[in-house]
Amino acid sequence: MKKIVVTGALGQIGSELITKLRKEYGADSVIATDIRTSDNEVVNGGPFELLDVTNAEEMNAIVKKYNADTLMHMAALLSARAEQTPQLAWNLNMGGLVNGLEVAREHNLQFFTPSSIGAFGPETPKADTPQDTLQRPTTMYGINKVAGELLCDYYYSRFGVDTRGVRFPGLVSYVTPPGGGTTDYAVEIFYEALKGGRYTSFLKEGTYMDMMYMPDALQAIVDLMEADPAKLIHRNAFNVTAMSFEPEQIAAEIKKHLPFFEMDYNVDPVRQAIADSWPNSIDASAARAEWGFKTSHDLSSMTEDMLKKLKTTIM
Ligand code: AKB
Repeated sequence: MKKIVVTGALGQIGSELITKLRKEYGADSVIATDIRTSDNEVVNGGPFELLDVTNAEEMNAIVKKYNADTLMHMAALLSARAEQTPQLAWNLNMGGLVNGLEVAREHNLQFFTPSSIGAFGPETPKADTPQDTLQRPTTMYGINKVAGELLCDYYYSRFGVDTRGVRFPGLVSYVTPPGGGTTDYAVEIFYEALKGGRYTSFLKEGTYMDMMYMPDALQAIVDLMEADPAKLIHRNAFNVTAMSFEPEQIAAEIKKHLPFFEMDYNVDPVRQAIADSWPNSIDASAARAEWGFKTSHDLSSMTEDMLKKLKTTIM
């Protein structure tokens, strides 16, 4: 029986990943952990433990207690939040990752952690950004992500830890709202469109970024973790994406369903600078070739589904 410990289980990805993994492998196979608790399915629907990922002993004890074979390390500060508190971001993002990798080494765990399009920088080719290219990010989050990718590769080549990762684009979901990211506008816009018919974008028109609908992101994690290791040329971390759009395009798509919807702009210079330093669109061909990465949602089907699902939860 698989035993998967997930950190950051109450976060944007974690909370839906737990549901997906429990469906896939059984509720008792998935141990949700987070620094806080909550009265929801993640905590009540299977094993849950409080865990501060900067505490190596706590992490080790949980892995031992459940005799885990896999660690999915999701706890991290996102890009905009990391810019507000760079020292905290370094300590949490890197400290948590090193602890996770050490626990994985000691207990011979399979290990997953997400990287991000934030691992690229202003000198990276902007269009169709290749899998292997120049990475000189200018944000604390990006520095954490590049260092993390390298560290995961190091634990694989030096210690044989089965580390795997993807570079996620912005993730859009109707379950748990994101917090502190640069791509968050693409989620907020749906809530505001349904609540008041208006949205003020903190990114300016023409700001293209990659995005993906959460069900596709979760499937990508499962598929990569189950992929035949003999076929993996890369490990940390694969470019994955489903679409690339600018704020006007998602607004226009929403308008097709809610004709009264209006969007204006009040640009946040910090998040705009972060977005400007990231690619406009990335190339996911290595993920497709090495482990069969695929998506089933584009901007149009994602928008339709988001509006339908959110209507039932927030209205
Ligand atoms: C963020 O905006 O910080 C994240 C990411 C792209 O990694 N959503």
